[in-house]
Amino acid sequence: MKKMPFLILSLLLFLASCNSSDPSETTTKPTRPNIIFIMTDDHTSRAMSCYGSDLLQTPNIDRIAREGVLFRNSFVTNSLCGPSRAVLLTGKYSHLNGFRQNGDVFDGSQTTFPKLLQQVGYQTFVMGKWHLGSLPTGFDKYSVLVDQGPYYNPDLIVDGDTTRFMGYTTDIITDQALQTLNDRDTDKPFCLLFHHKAPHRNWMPNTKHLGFFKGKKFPLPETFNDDYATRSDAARLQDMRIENMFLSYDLKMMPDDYEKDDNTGGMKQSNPEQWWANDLARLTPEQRSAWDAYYAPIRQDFRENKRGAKDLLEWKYQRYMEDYLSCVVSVDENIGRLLAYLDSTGLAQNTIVVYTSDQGFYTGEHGWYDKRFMYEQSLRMPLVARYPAGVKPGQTCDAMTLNLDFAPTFLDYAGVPIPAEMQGRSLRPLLEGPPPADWRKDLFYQYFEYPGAHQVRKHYGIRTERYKLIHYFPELDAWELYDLQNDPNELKNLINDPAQQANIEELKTRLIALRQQYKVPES
Ligand code: SGN
Ligand code: CA
Repeated sequence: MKKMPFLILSLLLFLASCNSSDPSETTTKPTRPNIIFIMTDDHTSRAMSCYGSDLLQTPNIDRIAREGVLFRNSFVTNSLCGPSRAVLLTGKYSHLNGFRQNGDVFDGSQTTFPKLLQQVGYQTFVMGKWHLGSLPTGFDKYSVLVDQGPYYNPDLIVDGDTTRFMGYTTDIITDQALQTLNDRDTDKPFCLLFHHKAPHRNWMPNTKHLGFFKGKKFPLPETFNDDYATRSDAARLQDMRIENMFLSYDLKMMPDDYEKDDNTGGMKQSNPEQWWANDLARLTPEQRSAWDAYYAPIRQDFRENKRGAKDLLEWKYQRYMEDYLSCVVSVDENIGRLLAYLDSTGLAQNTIVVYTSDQGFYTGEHGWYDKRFMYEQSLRMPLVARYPAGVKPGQTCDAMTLNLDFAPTFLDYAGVPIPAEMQGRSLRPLLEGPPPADWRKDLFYQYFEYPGAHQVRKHYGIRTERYKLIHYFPELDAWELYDLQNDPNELKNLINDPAQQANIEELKTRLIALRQQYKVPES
């Protein structure tokens, strides 16, 4: 082919770029994807059917997985709400973003991925749970719950003004999200953080889902009766046993149904009856009568059939599961509303949709509810994602991913350079192909909230593909080692096994290297 003189070529290219009526221009111009990041609170993958749940069906969340990628090894760096959210925003570990435990106040002046997206023309929104102490920064619009927020008739802070909304919180957060998408500037791409409160404690279902699981008996996890025999003291000293749930606040009985001493659980200083009275006082008369009608026979049965310790514990587990899972049903239904909206508006194709939870959760494993520990159920985050325009459907990914990776991923897709201070890595290569050869093979974890709710001692550790080494420190100075291949339930602490000593030394060396890499201070 004859070479075209450079000047003529440049002129032609320039003219082509000026001609906005040329239809080929709109098709060749790279379109930046919209981003919807859905995060629920305390949703374990055991309660998602795409992960093979033995508890319930979640067809809408499954749809995201089916139409995209299901991640099988997604982990959180600090298994607690506020810290997880701060890592999401900053792409940095808790010790660097400054939010180590609930009750800390997030420094909203630091760099976050929504701010960077905003700078390149994205509209940014956050709807639902925020829980970071300070008000959101870097958003064109926010509508967030005050602190944890209630299940019914929530107060939302909408761009600085607090207003009460009547109805079920999961529905209301979705209404807010859909309304915001409707009102957006359609000339710009958007990033929506869609953050549900559910299924966080104290698991109050929508009145329309009361009885959804009626008659169902939920299987007990294999480790339900863990006696913590080989563990350090941390597992014995926690306060998150199902046995110690409050009959009132957690399990929905009323003071007439039990002896007062049976409602104290482990949290002796708290006043569960008052908390429960406050929750009930929020309900409208209609909500309250639907509520009372459903729970009356359950309460009556509880009063009339006195149970021994073992039966009572199993009764508590069944009650807990019924309410927790009913909250998940509402989440799934509302994810369905969002997906239907994307379909009907033609947004589905060019919108990345991610579903995760701020951390995992115990649904009876080791006898527990709640999270915090570095054991699998709370270390894991469910993670499914789809992007029809750029990611093939029906994939699974076994590479180790961290919540540090979300910020870099979204920046990558938006074409924004990833700041060097961010400590995660874009998930884009994993979404689009096999993991790069140098993808991470281990992770560093650190939990800080002690003393605090549920009394889990501070700890940090390393998880490789096969092993997990945990150091409870400084309260206990005790180590645990688990072989996840031979002992996936983490029942056998091998820290004193002579055959493991060389392995332990290697893991400790690697742990030191990870601490250096992530700039973890000495104490
Ligand atoms: C509350 C809950 C705890 C829960 C923390 C943190 N108690 O304190 O059970 O561990 O939140 O949860 S409650 O009496 O308020 O229900 S987190 O998800 O926000 O980190
Ligand atoms: Ca949480």
